[in-house]
Amino acid sequence: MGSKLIILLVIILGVLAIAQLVRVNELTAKHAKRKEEDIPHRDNIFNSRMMLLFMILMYAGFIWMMLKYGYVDMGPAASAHGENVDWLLNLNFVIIITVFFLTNTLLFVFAWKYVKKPGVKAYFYPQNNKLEMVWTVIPAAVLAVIIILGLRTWNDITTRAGSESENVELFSYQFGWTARYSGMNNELGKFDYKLTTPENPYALMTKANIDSALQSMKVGGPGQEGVELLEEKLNDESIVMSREDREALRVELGRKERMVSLLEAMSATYNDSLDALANDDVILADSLVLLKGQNYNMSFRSKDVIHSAYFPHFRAQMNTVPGMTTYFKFQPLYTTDEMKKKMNNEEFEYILMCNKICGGSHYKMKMAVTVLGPEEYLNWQKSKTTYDGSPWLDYSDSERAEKEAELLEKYTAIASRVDEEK
Ligand SMILES: [Cu+2]
Repeated sequence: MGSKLIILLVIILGVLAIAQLVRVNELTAKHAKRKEEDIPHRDNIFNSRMMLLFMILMYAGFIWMMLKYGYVDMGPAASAHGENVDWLLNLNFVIIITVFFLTNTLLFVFAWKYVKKPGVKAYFYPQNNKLEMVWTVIPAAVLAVIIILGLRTWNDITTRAGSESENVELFSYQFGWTARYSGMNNELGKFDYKLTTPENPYALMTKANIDSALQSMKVGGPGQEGVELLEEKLNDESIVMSREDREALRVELGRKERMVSLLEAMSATYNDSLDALANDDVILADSLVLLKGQNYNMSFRSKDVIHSAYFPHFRAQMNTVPGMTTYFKFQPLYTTDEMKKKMNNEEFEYILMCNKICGGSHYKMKMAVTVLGPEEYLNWQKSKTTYDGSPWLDYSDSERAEKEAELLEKYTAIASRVDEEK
């Protein structure tokens, strides 16, 4: 802190000193009866050399910074699209850095080379259509190429994958993530924000959840006054209340009555068969576990504010927005163990982070991501239970061995297909 203050003071004093020197120079010029716009030749030469020196120092600083800070080792792109994203990013860097050196060299070298010489009049050169055309058309064409290539990749990432893909949802809230797998039917259960209660934080739509949300709106629940109690309070003459408090209570009552009628409408059109969609979902609050090579249809949802799901090693990111569902497609290429070897780091773990500053504990909003091979993934699946408490792989004892062998075969094919494509 102290040293920063001193540096700041030195800069300010330096600027003041230069301003004074300029003033002294102006006064001497006045004294010598020289006009201010008559710059001596040696001053011009000095300035032109400084242009060249500035260019060299700027390039040296740029190269030094690039070498020191420009490379963040995140290992090879660990997803199929990640390789495309890396390629696009590198293409952009090549173009930008080339143009940076080219234009700055022209700027500073010309300033040095064409310094004003005594007795030489500047050549008047107001217009060249061909030149204008060149520096308009070339950048436009290059930009078009960058945008078209980028859009192609982006569209490919964000369109829905086929039915052989696994549907997984990431639910974000202040401050954490929850993963929801679609279970045996590969279809995620429906949800509705109106069903959010302490017992149903993900707002999943089941008959029981609709009933309990209705109950808590009507009768009240933990930390929640129901419509009945609010009406009672408003009608009770013996309660002394200020006019503002009474008005606030009325607004609250109106809001809850609307919720009750919306929930009743939901309940009336609700079809019991929809319960099955949610009941076989598997909810994981502590980590996201993926199968190597599997194609995933990830959907994203937010409970409160905008978050962003950022998977640096997969080069994937998607905003999560309250009130809408966002998507991307995604295929992990290496298991966590394979990545440990590639990164030469035994501690390596994939990670999911929030990449939008979303509140005080934003920095804590992380989730471990593990990519497993076929056998480990199947074993992990066997240990998990669904939303209604039954096993994820819900097979009868007689068919269990056969079905699990089928799954293992399928997973092995999925994982080895990726190795073949590499
Ligand atoms: Cu966040």
